[in-house]
Amino acid sequence: MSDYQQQRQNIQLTENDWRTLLRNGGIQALIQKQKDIENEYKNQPVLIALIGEAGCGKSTLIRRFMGMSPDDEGEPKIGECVSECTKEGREYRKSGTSVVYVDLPGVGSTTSSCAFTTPKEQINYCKLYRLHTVDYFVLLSHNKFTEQDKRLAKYITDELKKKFVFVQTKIDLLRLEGGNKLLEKRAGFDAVKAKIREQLQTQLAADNVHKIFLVSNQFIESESDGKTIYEYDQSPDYEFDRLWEAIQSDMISEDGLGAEKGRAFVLATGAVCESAIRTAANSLRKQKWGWATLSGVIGAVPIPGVSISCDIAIIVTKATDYFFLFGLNPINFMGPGTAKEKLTNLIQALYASLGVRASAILGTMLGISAGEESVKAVPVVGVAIGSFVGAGVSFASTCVILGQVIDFCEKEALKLIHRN
Ligand SMILES: Nc1nc2c(ncn2[C@@H]2O[C@H](COP(=O)(O)OP(=O)(O)O)[C@@H](O)[C@H]2O)c(=O)[nH]1
Ligand SMILES: [Mg+2]
Repeated sequence: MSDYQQQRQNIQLTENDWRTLLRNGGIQALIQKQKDIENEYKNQPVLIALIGEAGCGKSTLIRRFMGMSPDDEGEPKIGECVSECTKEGREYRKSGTSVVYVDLPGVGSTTSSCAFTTPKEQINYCKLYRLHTVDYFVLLSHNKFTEQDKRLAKYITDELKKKFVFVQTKIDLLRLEGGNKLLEKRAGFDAVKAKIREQLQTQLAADNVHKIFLVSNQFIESESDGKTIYEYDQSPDYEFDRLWEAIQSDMISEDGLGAEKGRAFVLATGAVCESAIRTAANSLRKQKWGWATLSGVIGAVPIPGVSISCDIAIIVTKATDYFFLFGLNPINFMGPGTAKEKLTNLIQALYASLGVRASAILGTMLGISAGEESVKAVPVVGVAIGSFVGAGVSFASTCVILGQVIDFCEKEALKLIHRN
């Protein structure tokens, strides 16, 4: 059996397997196994290729997929003219995850290596950009849809047997064009979208109807406390949320990526939009033998000593993972004031919503996250841990606390989204 098959088998442990593991190896064996399983999920690479001509908005969409705000520094840069046919395309990994977005030139672009008309050219393009390693495709257009695009769509479905979504970008600009503007005035924006969708639908294949998304990644400027803030236009007129929901549901569907990759994707992509937050939180809660459900296994095995003394590091590590998974930074919950005041604010806020133990644990997270504020906060956190938690936490409490942290993170991440 290959290593990979062996790993897959590990993932399929039953409740009885867990009990046996616990009887033979104790709590440490169980914790280790759970960590191995999580790492296995985390290491599943998920490759998503975005294909479209230069300037159609690939980098902008990748940034949004990665949960970056419009004015975040860092790659990918917007408006950067990447030379058209670089060999591998540009890859952007969402940090701390196995999800990679690949930026590929549109087929039929000027360079000959992007030709896609004859079967030979198609095979060439496919080889050059290693399309068979890609798990999922996003085709983008900001102009007219071409015959080449249509061929590519067919190739992805028929030859590569992969799924794709089609994204018409810059819909905010399209609605301002002469005919569309008049139509919107007369019959509303929905009528304009219906017209654009219908045209695209005819050009693509009829059975891909549900896969067309009309998106705007334009950002809007606002003032807050004298500072200029840039945010994406979250208007439901533009279909970013629907697009993301469709990608997620394709990923986790029966004929999608398969359970492991699909889950890796859902958990890695965090707080992109409301549906992403809810899906990630539910996936964490329902994870068959995730931390939150393992307490049941422990409870059912009457071994003395098993329920006590679970390493606090597990909670700290997992809670930190969850915070970042939902795009939250513990330091942002601290409010104004001196380091000590900030910490007190945070602990009080968490105390109110999570209870004593969880608040102390989240305090500990500040100690392990980098940054000046957290360094200042460490000694105070130390005291907090000492008085709140004591030497250890029972395994069952660990699971309950982690469940509460998931609830907390979901709530806070949704608040952030709805602030707009
Ligand atoms: N108005 C508007 N501009 C957009 C949209 N998406 C991208 N842009 C702009 O189009 C230009 C090219 O975008 P970029 O993401 O760099 O395209 P790429 O070459 O395909 O990676 C940039 O100036 C973006 O700000 C959109 O939905 N609406
Ligand atoms: Mg780009």
